[in-house]
Amino acid sequence: MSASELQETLPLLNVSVVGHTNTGKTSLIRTLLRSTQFGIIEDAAGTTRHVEQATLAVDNQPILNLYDTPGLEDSRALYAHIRNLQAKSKSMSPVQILKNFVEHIAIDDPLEQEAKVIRQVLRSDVLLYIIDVREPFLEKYRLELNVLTLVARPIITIFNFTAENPQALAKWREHLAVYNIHTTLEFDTVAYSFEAEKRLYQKIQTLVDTHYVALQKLIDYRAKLWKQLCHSGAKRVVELIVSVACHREITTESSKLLPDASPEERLHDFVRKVEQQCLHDLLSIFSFSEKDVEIQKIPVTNGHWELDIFAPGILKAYGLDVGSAAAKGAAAGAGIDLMVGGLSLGAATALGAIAGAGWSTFKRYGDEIKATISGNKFQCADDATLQVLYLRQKYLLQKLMQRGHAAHTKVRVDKMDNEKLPDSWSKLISMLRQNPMWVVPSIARNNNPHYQVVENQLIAALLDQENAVIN
Ligand SMILES: Nc1nc2c(ncn2[C@@H]2O[C@H](COP(=O)(O)OP(=O)(O)OP(=O)(O)O)[C@@H](O)[C@H]2O)c(=O)[nH]1
Ligand SMILES: [Mg+2]
Repeated sequence: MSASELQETLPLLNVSVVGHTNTGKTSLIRTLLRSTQFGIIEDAAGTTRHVEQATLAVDNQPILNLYDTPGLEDSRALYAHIRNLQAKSKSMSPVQILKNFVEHIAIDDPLEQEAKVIRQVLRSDVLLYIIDVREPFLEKYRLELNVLTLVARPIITIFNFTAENPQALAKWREHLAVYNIHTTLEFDTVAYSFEAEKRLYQKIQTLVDTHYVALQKLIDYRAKLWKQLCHSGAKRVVELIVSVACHREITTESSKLLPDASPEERLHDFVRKVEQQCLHDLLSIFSFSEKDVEIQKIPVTNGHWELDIFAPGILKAYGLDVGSAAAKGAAAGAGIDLMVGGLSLGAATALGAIAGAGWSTFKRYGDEIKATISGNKFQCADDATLQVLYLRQKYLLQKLMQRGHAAHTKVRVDKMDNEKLPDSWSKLISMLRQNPMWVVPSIARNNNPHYQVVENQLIAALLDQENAVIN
């Protein structure tokens, strides 16, 4: 039997999340499961009342069980009780004493909650001990650790709320070293990073060598999933940019006489609608809801960005250069460009593109040229509109990628970060505008090498991996 086959026959690894009440134990599990459905989270002591299990699997093969436990509330009474038992039965090992304690606890005993935790701890291979680093090393933690270390299980301390008190970590490490606990990890369950999640599994791996191969599988699988998730999110944003950049509203001489919405209005409505769809899709890709957007103070209400994409001042709000010619138009709320063969009408006329178009130009841009000559007009979203679309969807994407699945009311970032446009923005947009048939997804489009370049470069820019792209 090979090492990996041998490991597959091993029982599942049991990992319990323990700690003082209200430190974020349930939050940690939610974030690891990427689910807002697990357990109950509240900013109050004693929220979790029973041990609850969740399983992490690789392609339906379970790898480890995670157990959420009630918070330890009365560490002082627990410690005193165990000391008492130790004094009474000097010949018993610490583990025997703890077993004795959980076996004989009465249903309505004041330490019943603590007994549930200890019972679970005794069944575990590894303990994740969660600490709220905003708190000093109080006596309750010292007493808690005195009891937990009696079980002689490997302990990984998870520093939670780190974003709010990074200076406290060194002190906490010193205190924990006294208990021979040297394995610590910063894992803020609200400000998520996949790297921190990966390091958690790696730490378990070093502590429980027997499950090394299974845990490596889990690490690789979770990394793959995370990459796919981010890629899908970025791809969805690219689809939005493509659908708007390639979209054209046509105005014919006769349609101008109709009382319907003007092409400008139709274009605006189209852009608003597709942006809203993208927002909705991004939330579901990352298993979030509109409530999460609200909590994160992303400026969205009822599925719409609070600042309308065509509102005056939008460019400034997104840090765009309002001095540039294109931007001036959009700042005034135009957001429209007249297109001839991928150039704006003004530029095309200046270049003589209409009057002196050769056959190849005509073949490629014939529709636009014919439309222009016959008095019809194609109208497209202008560059500034596309820039705002890109920037705010990138902002949303980045926020969702960094958000843990723990309900939470405080906000870390509520202003636009310094998101920037991709280096080759103009080139990419001009390529899209010249290919209006890319407006809807198709196999031909997706296999087109030019389309693939545009898509890959935009995805890389959205994920801040521009330098990794080889053109
Ligand atoms: N700012 C911030 N808040 C957090 C973090 N983790 C958890 N919280 C909040 O802390 C509160 C408690 O979180 P829970 O996950 O319910 O804590 P618990 O340890 O399971 O609590 P009990 O079940 O009562 O022992 C909730 O309001 C969470 O939103 C974090 O990393 N940062
Ligand atoms: Mg809980």
